[in-house]
Amino acid sequence: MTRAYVGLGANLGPREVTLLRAVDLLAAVDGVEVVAVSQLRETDPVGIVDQPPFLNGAVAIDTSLAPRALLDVLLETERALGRVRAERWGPRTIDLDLLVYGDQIVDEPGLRVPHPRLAERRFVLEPLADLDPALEIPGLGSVAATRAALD
Ligand code: GSY
Repeated sequence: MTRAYVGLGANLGPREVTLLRAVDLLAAVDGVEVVAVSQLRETDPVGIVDQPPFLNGAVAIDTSLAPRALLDVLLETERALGRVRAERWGPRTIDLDLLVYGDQIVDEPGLRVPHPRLAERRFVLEPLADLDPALEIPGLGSVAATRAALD
């Protein structure tokens, strides 16, 4: 089993209901065990700022799935929850990002882990710090140090 971390985000529809439903759906997948869920925080949008506030969090899982298979599960879960996203950086009903997968660095078409924008996103680092501030992000250092570097 590998400890992995998945980012949760939504800024359309019943955000909290959708994020918690996503966690339930992940917990029901063979080869995925939900270990802990962070606080859910309302955050100002980053990138396109003229859109509704997000609700963000993260979930720690233990998984026997390989990174690509786990990504497929995340995409399927988004689809099952009726993901709506009109534009790339715009509003969405659900966003599940594979943030960290054990100590692995993956750089393949459509799959980069750790998530390439993790170090600059407070809305990702704070939930990760809830789950494990000492977590070492491959290639970056600890979550706590990475978050402190943003201050
Ligand atoms: O995957 C990123 C989606 N997204 C977010 C988000 O989840 N939270 C905040 N606060 N801003 C964002 N901008 C984008 S794009």
